[in-house]
Amino acid sequence: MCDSCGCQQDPVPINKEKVVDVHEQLLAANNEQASANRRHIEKMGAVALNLISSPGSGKTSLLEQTIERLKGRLSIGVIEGDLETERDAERIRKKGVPAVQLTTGGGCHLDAPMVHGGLHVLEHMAKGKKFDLIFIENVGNLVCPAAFDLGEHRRVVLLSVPEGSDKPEKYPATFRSADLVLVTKTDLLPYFDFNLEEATSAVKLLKPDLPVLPLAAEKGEGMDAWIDYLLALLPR
Ligand SMILES: Nc1nc2c(ncn2[C@@H]2O[C@H](COP(=O)(O)OP(=O)(O)O)[C@@H](O)[C@H]2O)c(=O)[nH]1
Ligand SMILES: [Mg+2]
Repeated sequence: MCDSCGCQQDPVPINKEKVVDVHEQLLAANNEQASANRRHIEKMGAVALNLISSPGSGKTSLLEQTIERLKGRLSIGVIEGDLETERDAERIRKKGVPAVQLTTGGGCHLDAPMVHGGLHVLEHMAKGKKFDLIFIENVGNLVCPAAFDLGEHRRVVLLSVPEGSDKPEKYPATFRSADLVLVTKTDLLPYFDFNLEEATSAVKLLKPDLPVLPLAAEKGEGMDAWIDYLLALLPR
């Protein structure tokens, strides 16, 4: 009998030490490629941000509005991650910014080797022109992306008002790994039982100096603080 759940199936023999070992090797290889990506991004002249959130919390909308505000001032490139389709990359290209779509074919996160390929395509699209900011929109998921360094300089986790203010407590590893938390869709606060104070204190309990910025990208609220955060990352 299986001693995990009590079912009648014969347990599959698993060498737990071996599983842990393979997992560690995978993460170590990923981290090595991530460091190479960071150097690559710096050679491209850029600072990179990895955007992580549940599906639909407003990552692509935030990028569209960010591009609107920064176009003509900064050179931006975007790497999009999704299970399927070019949809998000097409939304970004409509704003006049080069965008590479990485499709994982079912994979729940981007990893550093995929982003490495994406950087080369982005460079090719820009025909040697330097970038100031590269955004990497991760696959929508609050679990798996946290474990994978992509070579970003800053990790931004988005939490939208309709998802509920309990999410930092439920997904602590992801929030703990962030450099910035954006509470998005704050225009919906009057319609949802979302407690901004509770969400902020849950984040601070995980990581006391983690900044939390509330914003509503489509309405423009809070966008000035986000843009200031981005500008402060650039070399003077
Ligand atoms: N009310 C409101 N809706 C938003 C806002 N930002 C995005 N949305 C909507 O949320 C949905 C998902 O947005 P999207 O950017 O595609 O999310 P992603 O899956 O995280 O990239 C879309 O219908 C957007 O119009 C916002 O600030 N306020
Ligand atoms: Mg998106």
